[in-house]
Amino acid sequence: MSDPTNAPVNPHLAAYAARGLKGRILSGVQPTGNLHLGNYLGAIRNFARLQGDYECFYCVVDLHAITQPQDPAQLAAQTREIAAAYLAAGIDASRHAIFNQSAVPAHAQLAWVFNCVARLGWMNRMTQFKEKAGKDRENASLGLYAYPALMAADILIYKATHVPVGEDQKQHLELTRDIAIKFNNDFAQPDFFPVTEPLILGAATRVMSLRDGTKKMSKSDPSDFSRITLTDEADAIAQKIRRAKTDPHPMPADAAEAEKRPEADNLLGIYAALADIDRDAAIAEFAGRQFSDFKARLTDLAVEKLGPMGAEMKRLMADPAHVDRVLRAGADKANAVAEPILAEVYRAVGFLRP
Ligand code: AQP
Repeated sequence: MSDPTNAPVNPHLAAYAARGLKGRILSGVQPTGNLHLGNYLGAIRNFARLQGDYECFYCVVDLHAITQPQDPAQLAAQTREIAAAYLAAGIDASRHAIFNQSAVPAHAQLAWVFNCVARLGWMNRMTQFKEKAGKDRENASLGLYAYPALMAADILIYKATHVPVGEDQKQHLELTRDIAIKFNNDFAQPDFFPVTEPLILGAATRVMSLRDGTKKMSKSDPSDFSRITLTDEADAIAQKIRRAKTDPHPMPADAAEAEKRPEADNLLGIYAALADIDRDAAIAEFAGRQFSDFKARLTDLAVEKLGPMGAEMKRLMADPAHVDRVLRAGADKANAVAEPILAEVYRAVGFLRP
């Protein structure tokens, strides 16, 4: 039998375990407008669910947002909108930090160090850059290319042990782990930065467009009918679900059939996530039935689950001074943790602080 006292201990996790916690979380959402059901089911809902077990830093990643052109007045309003969504989802700002990324300068300062740690070969493999830059690659911003190094800095400036994200961010998180390991090897000790774990939770880790079951639901899709936004009223939700693309067959009989029918599979995944049941249970509930019956049930459920949250977001957005106070207090908390870690990094790299 192995002696538990000799078992390897991740020193980062051990420190949290002593406080009755599972670790420290960092995650964020870009204030790029049209916050949608995918952002909610893939990220924000999980942020709220994890707050009992982790010390949490939830940011609105405005530095990331400007990797693509943004209207300045809208950027500020959209930053408050994401903060309102965090609060409306139930994140307790008195226990955890809700803040905007640009209010904590250490994110950008560490990102520069990581730009010099990450290798071009690693960055060239990032599929999100290829998707977002599209055919006009020469015209993409340098910031869009360096986005994953900034994301690594967002996480590691808090030495976060876990990051709840949707499936689409898995590759960036692997890069974060590579940067942490290389920095530890090159400049510090093996455990200086943790090797952060992703938390990919729920039945809808990748919500697809309502117009095309092979494309991710996204804020930047030109069609408003491709997504349900968190501030949609009940009749807009109903209309979007009614018009959601399907196929001419009855609902899939089993999981194998659902997998071959992307639109049906996506709607069933959304239903399962909103109902908090697993995908197989959702498939069994509607197997062989007409899409119209299923869509009516999905509409009721979506309105029931999203309606109160949308109303609370609107109430909070009507009080920007309150949202700003939450962001300011969150930035103070975040700066207090980030600045000493940046100082350690600067010392390790050899930057003089005369
Ligand atoms: N369709 C999705 N399904 C599940 N999770 C999703 N996320 C985004 N889309 C889906 C998760 O939401 C979090 C915040 O995402 P973000 O706003 O920082 O960036 P993004 O992934 O680029 O979001 P969008 O909506 O796709 O925006 P655009 O159109 O601007 O690219 C992340 O945890 C992400 O996984």
